[in-house]
Amino acid sequence: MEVRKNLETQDILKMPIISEAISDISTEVISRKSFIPQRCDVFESPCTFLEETDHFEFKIHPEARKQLPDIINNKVQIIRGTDFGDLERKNNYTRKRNIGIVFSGGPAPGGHNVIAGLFDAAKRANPESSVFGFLMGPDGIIENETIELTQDLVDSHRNLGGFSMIKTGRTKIDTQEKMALSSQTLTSLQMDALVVVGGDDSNTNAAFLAQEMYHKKVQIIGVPKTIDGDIQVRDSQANVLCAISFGFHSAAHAFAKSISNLATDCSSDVKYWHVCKVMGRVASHLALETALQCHPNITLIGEDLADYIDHRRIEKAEKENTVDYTAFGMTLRHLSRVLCDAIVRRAAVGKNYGVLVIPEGVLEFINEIQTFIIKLNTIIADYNRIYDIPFHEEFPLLEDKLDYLRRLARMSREKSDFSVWNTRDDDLFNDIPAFFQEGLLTERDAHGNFQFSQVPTEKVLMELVKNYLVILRDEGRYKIGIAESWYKKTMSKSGADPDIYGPLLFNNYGQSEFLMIKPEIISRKTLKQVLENEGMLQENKNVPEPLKKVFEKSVPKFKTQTHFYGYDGRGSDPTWFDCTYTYNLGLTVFSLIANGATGQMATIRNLEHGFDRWEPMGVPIAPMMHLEERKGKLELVLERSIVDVKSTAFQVVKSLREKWLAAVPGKECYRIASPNVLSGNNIEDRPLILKLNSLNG
Ligand code: FBP
Repeated sequence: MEVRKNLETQDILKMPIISEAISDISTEVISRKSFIPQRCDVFESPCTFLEETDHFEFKIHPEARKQLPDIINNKVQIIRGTDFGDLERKNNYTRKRNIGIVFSGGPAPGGHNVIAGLFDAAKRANPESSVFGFLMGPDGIIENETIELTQDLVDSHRNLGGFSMIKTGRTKIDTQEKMALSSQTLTSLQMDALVVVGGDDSNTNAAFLAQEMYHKKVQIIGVPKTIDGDIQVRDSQANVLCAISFGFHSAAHAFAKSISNLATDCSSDVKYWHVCKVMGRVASHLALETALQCHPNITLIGEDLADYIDHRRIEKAEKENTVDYTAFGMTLRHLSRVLCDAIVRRAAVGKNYGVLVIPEGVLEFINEIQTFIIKLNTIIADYNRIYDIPFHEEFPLLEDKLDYLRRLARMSREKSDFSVWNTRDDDLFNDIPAFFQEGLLTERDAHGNFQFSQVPTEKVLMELVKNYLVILRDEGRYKIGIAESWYKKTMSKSGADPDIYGPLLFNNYGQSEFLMIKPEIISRKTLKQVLENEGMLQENKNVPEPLKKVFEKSVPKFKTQTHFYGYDGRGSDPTWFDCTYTYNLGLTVFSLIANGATGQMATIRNLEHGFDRWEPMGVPIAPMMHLEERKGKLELVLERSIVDVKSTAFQVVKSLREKWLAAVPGKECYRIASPNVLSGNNIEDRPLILKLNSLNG
């Protein structure tokens, strides 16, 4: 007989098969780290130069010209490969440099490869050059917190997600004092250049830093990062200079993967609606891409809702010779009705389950909520301008904040020139649930953005949906369709004639594969009444069991599971697209620095096409800026791009809406998203929205 030894835990841990299996480094990570992203052709040359072009034009905002005079006339610079040529060029290109890099804002898959590309290019040009990482985001610049990046450190993060190598933060360099401290850090460290990897706000910061450091000869280069995908740069002729920010593809892919698992789940146990909120602070690009990758039953696109026109209201108003302003843009209530309609239609064909995708920023596109956001932004900003203690410190509790709003509403009655918060606003605001009031009053981020990730958007919407479904159920309009075959089998099994009861129970008996119980039958009591009225049941008798069974099966329970897809996708490992894109962005950054550029954003043109057409370039940041409301006042910022409802990608999703809703008997259209492999040889090797949008030019 085999004698089993009693092993100590420490001995078990030393066994190679065990230590390998539970090592901190999985086989996936090992293979990822060894992946070598392809380099764009220009980077195969020993040296690069910048070809300035006037081909692209920008409509420059006068305020940008005023505030950013030294970088406003920057041009688009295309990176070209070359030999070293003369000695001067060689010396300049390969001189020893100190380059700093900082991550700013939310993490996005691929950031480590920007560092890797920059590091490799800098060391290739001159092994004596140093690359420093500023720690914890812009705070690292303000407070002079850096580490010098080593080969080992860089190698251990290649092709891996997150920003963990140097961390990130959301601080904005928005005061004279912070700007002076940043300038001091950069000069004291003798930095030749600083690379700001960030979203619209961080690239805005980069432009202001570039202006500040222009005469101090520290170059500043931005890199377009954000999973939200809202940095999409076009010139005034709509030529695409940067089709998408990095991180978008990986995050969307991760969301799609998880959501397609939910589709498999709900179509198996057929009892839940999975409500999936996906990140994207304002723009719905992530929701759109996710929809294309996994075909949920319903995907809301915020930008589409803002464009909504209620033609029935307009017609009615026209007949009455008036104008109905509420006919433009969708209200929260109307949206909940649209969702209910889709849920009811699926239930009618026996599908009381499904997958719903809601973009995080959807409320920004809902009329009345947008108004609240703007009003509250103004109120909080005004308060902070006047008083010493900031609004959120002075009024930490919701009740205190509501009290303050009430005081403002009273003031509006007394002072005719005070209109930002009146009694009607206060009444409407008091009508919404406390958790949502709290969300709307939540602190704005350092850049003045409303923090949608902190607001349970899906809860707000689903509460309205649930309430309305109860009404529809009580009116007999929300019912689960009964498969005719099941009905006949159930009745026949107990000896009842299905054809006798069919016309009494259903309003479409013999006409459809799925039978709808008559609207007047909404309970066992009403079922009994109908049978009695039709002379099929005596008053003192019970409803026959099979009829009860059929009725029970038609009663819908609306059960939801809510999910938030954001931080998980943001922390996912980069796809082949993002690995390759970001590595080449890092190489681009070095080329821009080595050729003296500043105030430029590194981009790669033609991302919507195959890799062999990718074209690295530097795009001027200042000319792309415009004025936007932030913290209640207008500020110069980089313009964000939202979903264009005329785009091919949106139109394709729109045209497939009915198909994906699948409110017909039979199969679902769910699509299982492909795995995240580094071969770059699958149909989703780049964002599907890019593929589609490139078809029209
Ligand atoms: P960035 O624009 O900084 O890349 O961040 C985008 C984002 O991921 C949004 O989608 C989300 O609303 C937000 O960050 C969440 O922010 P936080 O990390 O502060 O919770």
